[in-house]
Amino acid sequence: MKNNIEKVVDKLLTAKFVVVFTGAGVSAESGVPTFRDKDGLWQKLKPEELASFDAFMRNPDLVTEWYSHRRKIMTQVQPNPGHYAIAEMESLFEQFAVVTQNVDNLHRRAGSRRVYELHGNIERNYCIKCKKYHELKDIFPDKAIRCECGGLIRPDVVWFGEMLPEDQYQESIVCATSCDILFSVGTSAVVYPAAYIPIYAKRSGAFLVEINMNFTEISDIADVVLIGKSGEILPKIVEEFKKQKTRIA
Ligand code: BV8
Ligand code: ZN
Repeated sequence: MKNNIEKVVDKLLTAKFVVVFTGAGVSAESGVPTFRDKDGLWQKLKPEELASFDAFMRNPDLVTEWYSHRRKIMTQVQPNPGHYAIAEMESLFEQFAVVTQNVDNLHRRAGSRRVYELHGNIERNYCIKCKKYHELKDIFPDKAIRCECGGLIRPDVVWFGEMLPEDQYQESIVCATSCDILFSVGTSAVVYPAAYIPIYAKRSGAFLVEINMNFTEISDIADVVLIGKSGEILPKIVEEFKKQKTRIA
């Protein structure tokens, strides 16, 4: 009787197009707080209070300070073995893509190249008036800052009630509906429309693998659910795949 990892590797051995869909859980082992876990970001403050345009206009200093705090965390953390395993997967298949909800840029820092960022990137910031991008690399203001045109500067992330970047979302749907296998890794799959990605993949006939510490909203449609840390499970899958690949070569 094959165990779940062997089942996944069997599917990978014949896969041409592999997609990995990620959420905050894939960065948890890097020390980046998730949103809805017990010590998550949303436990202290509600999303509407922080991650929305209204919240920003109501209290630009508080929201600016919160994103500065999160950007500062990003300067102190590194990608973890889960990010590196995903980056290595890119060279093992004919077609491969990462579709992430994360705004932490850790996939790119780990070496992933084909990455679609559905919710933006916290390292980019722009003026709400003239849309000019501003490098805030080494500054972490605890108060709202303004562009030379006088407009407020905001993070380039998708807030609640805001549309996802059209090109990233459309490309991600094409990937989800044409891949052979989709991994849903470290996401509670409760935020839409991003959470449609694994659903579209499954509906289009992809083999759906979930890697999470707990069961989620999409566990019952997954073909295989691997409960555990993504930073431990993903490297195991890559190692087993490479071993089987050499065996059949
Ligand atoms: C839209 C970016 C409409 C910013 C985020 C009322 C008003 C307005 C909209 C809505 C509404 N009600 C519902 C909606 C829709 C809303 C939505 O889905 N709400 C949910 C909460 C019900 N969606 C939106 O608003 C979207 N826009 O609908 O626009 C529209 C339509 C037309 C025209 C105009 C407008 C925009 C949603 C994007 C919001 N932005 N973040 C920022 O980051 O600050 S959301 C936030 O949640 C993050 O992006 C995050 O990526 C995302 C999903 O969370 P997860 O990544 O899954 O993280 P979470 O903590 O939840 O889970 C972590 C998981 O990891 C857990 O399962 C845990 O078990 C697991 N884990 C932990 N450790 C590990 C692990 N797994 C493996 N290994 C480990 N080590
Ligand atoms: Zn401006």
